[in-house]
Amino acid sequence: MTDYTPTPADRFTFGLWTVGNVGRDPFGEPTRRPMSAPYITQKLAELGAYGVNLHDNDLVPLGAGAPERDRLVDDFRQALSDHGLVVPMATTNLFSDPAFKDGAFTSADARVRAYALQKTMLSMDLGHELGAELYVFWGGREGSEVDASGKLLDSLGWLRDSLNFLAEYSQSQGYGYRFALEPKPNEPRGDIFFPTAGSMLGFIPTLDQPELFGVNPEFAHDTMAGLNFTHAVAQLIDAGKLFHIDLNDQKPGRFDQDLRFGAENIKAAFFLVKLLEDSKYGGPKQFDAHALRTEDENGVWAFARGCMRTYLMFKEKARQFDQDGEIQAALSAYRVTDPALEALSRGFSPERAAALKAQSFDRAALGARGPGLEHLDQLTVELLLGVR
Ligand code: GLT
Ligand code: MN
Ligand code: MN
Repeated sequence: MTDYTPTPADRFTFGLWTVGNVGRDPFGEPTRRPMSAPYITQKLAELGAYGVNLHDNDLVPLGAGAPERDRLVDDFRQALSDHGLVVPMATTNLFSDPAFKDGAFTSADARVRAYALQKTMLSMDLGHELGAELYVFWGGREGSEVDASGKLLDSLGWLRDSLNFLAEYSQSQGYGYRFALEPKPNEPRGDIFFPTAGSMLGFIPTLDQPELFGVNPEFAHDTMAGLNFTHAVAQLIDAGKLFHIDLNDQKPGRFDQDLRFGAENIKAAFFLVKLLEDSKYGGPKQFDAHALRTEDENGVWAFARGCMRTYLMFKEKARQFDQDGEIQAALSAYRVTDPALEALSRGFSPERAAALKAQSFDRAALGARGPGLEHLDQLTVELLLGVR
């Protein structure tokens, strides 16, 4: 690989809502015209993407009748097959309709919760029709501004009941979905329930079929809160729960910017790509981002091309990192091995415990050692800036 041109083997995906974003924000009207799903499919295929994901209403508008729905689905399927793209993931829009203004599965109104289940089942039917195997739940409206509602503990139970119901629905229909829960700390709610990957990891074992549920973390969501996204992803990999990933970029402490991948935090994006590649993560890599509101359609495709190209450049840098003799020497110098002590420390036995308690350590030497992290980090920066 020398020119960083993506191919479907890279498994890059975009949501219809990402490149289709028309540039509306809370202060301004759209700056771009909507594009049809077949057109987006054609353009993403030309750029080398692998797939395209959707919410139900990205394709079928709310309130569309059966004939309109079927025509839209047929046209989209035709475009997918004409251009060789797949739909690996589907999800439900449970946030735009005012019916969901105080939550969907966690609404205090039982009618809203039932409607959310109905809408999600219909959306799961649609996703299955399009070949999706993964189903995402992003609880954009599942949260609050006012905790006087007294519904916090009830909300957790309502969400649990809904996810259990929907997992069984998928099985009863033979859909075979795996599910990925997407955390976000805030926006559009003042506080969203389950703000971090860790809170999702804590919740999943309380579900009836935890093996069907994993996490869909998003770079921007952790970064908004000042957290280290790469650390969250490592924890998900360790737990076997990285089912999907949303790549984008973000300045900390702001609204959800959904910037082009690698646009802002170059070092963090590099270590994320390195982690994904080193761990052999094989799932789709979705760019859940959008072009700046300033851009026209050309800017949208420049944005999409840029996301994929930057990922591939970081992948190449990760390869160079592994082959750079000086970097590898700094890495080896950083780790101190001691086979005898490691054998004593791994796996409890009364003898090992006694031997460790009897061991004497040179604390002053341990504290005095310089691990060489400044040198290692500078080498990384030089690699990323292209001077190595
Ligand atoms: C919305 C949100 C994303 C979610 C999408 C899935 S929709 O764009 O900002 O983070 O992944 O519902
Ligand atoms: Mn997302
Ligand atoms: Mn986002």
